[in-house]
Amino acid sequence: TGKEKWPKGEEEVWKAGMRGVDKDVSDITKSFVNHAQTSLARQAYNLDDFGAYEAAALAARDDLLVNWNETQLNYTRKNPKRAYYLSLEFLMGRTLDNALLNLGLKGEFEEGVKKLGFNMEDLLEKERDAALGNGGLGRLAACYLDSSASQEIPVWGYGLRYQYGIFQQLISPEGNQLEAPDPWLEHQNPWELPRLDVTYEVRFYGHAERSSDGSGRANWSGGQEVMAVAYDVMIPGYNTKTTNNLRLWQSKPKRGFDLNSFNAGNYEAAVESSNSAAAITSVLYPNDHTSTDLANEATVGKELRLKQQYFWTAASLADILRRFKNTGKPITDFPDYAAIQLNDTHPTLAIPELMRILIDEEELSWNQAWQIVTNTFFYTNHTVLPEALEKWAVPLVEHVLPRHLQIIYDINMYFLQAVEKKFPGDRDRLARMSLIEEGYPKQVRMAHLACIGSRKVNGVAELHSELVRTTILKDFVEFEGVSKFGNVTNGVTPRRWLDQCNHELSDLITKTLKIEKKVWLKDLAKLEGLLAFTEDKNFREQWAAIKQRNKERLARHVQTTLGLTVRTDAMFDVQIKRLHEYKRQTLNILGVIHRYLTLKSMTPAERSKCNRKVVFFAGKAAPAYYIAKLTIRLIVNVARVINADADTKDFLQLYFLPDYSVSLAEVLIPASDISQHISTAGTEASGTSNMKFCLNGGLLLGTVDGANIEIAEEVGENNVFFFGHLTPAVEDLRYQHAYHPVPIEQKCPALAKVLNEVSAGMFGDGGVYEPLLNTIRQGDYYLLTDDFDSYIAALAMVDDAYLDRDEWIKKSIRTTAKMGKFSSDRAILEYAESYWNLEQTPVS
Ligand code: HBZ
Repeated sequence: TGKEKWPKGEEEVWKAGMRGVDKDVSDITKSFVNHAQTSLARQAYNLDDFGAYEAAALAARDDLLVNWNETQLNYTRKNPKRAYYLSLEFLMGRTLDNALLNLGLKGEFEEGVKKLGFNMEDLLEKERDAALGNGGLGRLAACYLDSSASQEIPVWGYGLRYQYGIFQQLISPEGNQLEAPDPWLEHQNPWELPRLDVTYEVRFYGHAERSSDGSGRANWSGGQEVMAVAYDVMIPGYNTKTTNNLRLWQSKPKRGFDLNSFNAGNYEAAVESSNSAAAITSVLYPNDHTSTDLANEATVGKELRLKQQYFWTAASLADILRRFKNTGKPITDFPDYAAIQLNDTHPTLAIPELMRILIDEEELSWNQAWQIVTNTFFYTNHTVLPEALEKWAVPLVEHVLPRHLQIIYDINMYFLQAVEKKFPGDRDRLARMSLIEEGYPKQVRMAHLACIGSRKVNGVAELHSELVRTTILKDFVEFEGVSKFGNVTNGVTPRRWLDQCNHELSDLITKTLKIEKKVWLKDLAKLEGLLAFTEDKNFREQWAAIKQRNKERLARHVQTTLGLTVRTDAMFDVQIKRLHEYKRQTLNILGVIHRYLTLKSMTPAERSKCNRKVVFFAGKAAPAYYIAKLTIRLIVNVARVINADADTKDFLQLYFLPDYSVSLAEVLIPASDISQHISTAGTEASGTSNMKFCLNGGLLLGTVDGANIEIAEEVGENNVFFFGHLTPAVEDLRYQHAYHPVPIEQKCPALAKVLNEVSAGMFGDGGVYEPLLNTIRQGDYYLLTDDFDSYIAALAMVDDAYLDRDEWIKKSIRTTAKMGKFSSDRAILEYAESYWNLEQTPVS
């Protein structure tokens, strides 16, 4: 109510000590100096840029804390329904700039640190990325947290506090990817609050004994018990007090070490179990789009990943239930107060875990428990690639989580009984839909479990959601009805992906639209107002000048980090994403070689009429993904050859930028004229960098896949460059490859020529690349031979379009203007309204 009596001591004394959010430059400099002096034990004469970053971060953190406290108190008082976003990955990137933007204190901090002799831009560069994710899925989670807070929606994130984030990528002189650890917590992390008092015990192994009383309950005991400790990360919204929470769990041993072994002098044995407990949250798994089964890992590796998943879901559920129980409501009301979103199948064990708690601990009946579970969970699918669908070997689950395996079998039994009732005698259907895949060993199909345990299921772009309905979950649509299977097209936060990374463009937009306080950043449809200025020459010149300065900023970055000189009087063509065959970086590099061969065959006079181009690649390969690593090696070696070729280097340059990250993306994206999103049709669920490029006025070259389709619908087909076969053709083409193969020389001579040059050693030892080239020559699962000619034709159209610079800039403006739909604010509001049934709950 806000009217309760002051809880302790004298109200006035409390209030006099309470801190507000700093607003004046002098408050900020005071706080900065105070932190330098007392938190960091430094003074003016020994404070370097990194120390100054830390002092600024601590000052900002104090301001965040004030809002965070108010927000949490507000939620506790109002007790609205909340959503919990369970994601094994949160790819947050840097925080300071975002915190200052959202607090509305960017200008004040800039001025403050300047007075103290520092330059804000240099300080921001000192922050290390929080890289607790692989790629799109993890970054999406981060954008959704930003939007939830900005839209004042009560959403908490739950994840793991890995000691090591995604590996650091190094490139050897031969062009091989090498992996180094990312010890991101080496320095103190000002953005988290250790909650050493918030802990839960999580059990592994042991045995599960079903009770003989026919209640269906069981007693699970023995095994290993591990503690989960909470670390909270503050998530500020833009231009609001609302500051939500991301809770990350760290594992620690229940007891420091085994005293018996210690007393017997066996120190190794004494610490062994504590090491194994700490190992659970030690490292982020670097595989994307590969189920653990195919990830080339020893059994122990797989077991650790399963333990991560259970550790995190068990701690999160216990925490969510404790919060709910504090309200005193009956457990049957749980789904009215909590919606739990499963980010892919990684947290699916939460389904049998909630069943276990409700049945074994709360003593509900099976049906009551299943009713609660299926009204609580929501499942987002992020891929239809068969090899990426998670499966867990039954013997492994039985060993690590014996009670959960029993529950999974029970769920399966009831489920298949219901299927049998609806489709009597259809044994094939039962086998297809079962939670258990037959084989040696049997496996648990996590997507099936996530699907039947959830209230709703969604894909991440229109085409993808349709593929979910018609391929991997087709039988489930027939059984449960189509209304359970929806779509929420992904989005990206315009705060980070426009205002922060492209401040000049953001300022130009604000000035042009004459909108106070940049409110368009929370109402992105307002960008449409830019359409009225496409014919304004002065506006176009400013637009183009900003793009040019962003290219120069990228060139400076490459110069300082790699010592390479990039020309800025050229078109910048960018492909940045995880390396994967389905994303077809190989198509791009083969296209670059084709361009190089064409340029080589020209006379200088002919060449001088060509469009100058700089091609950038960046992205990591999963450490065990051989073909992806070979693609990197090819790119690096092609770059080495063509950048050194005096005939062509004015017209074509190529760079592979190592160690792709959120902060590198923030420099690359605003500098791009064209970016490539060229997956085989039907394979890229959505893509989100495509949205970021277009938001920054880069044009899109892509296949008719994922969110590319919806981007084209918004900006108009004449403002994007599409090529390649469409999704319905893919299956048939693959069949042709298998049963009626045509030699490449015949099918696609231009590609054959490129492959032959690589084989012949134009870019160093050709033999090295044979395994990569053979993926195209034999089988060609991702259809490079089918799409190569239309790809080359599309690149030519891009060149032609770029030569008419004025028209290009108009396209660029129109593209940005029509990107309103792709704000993650829109996406998160769709989840809140159509899935979670949540309301906006501003801090009053
Ligand atoms: O999720 C990506 C999709 O490929 C992309 O199209 C989509 O835009 C994005 C957001 O919806 N998927 C991933 O990034 N997936 C992973 O990173 C991943 C990580 C661990 C796994 C499996 C997949 O075990």
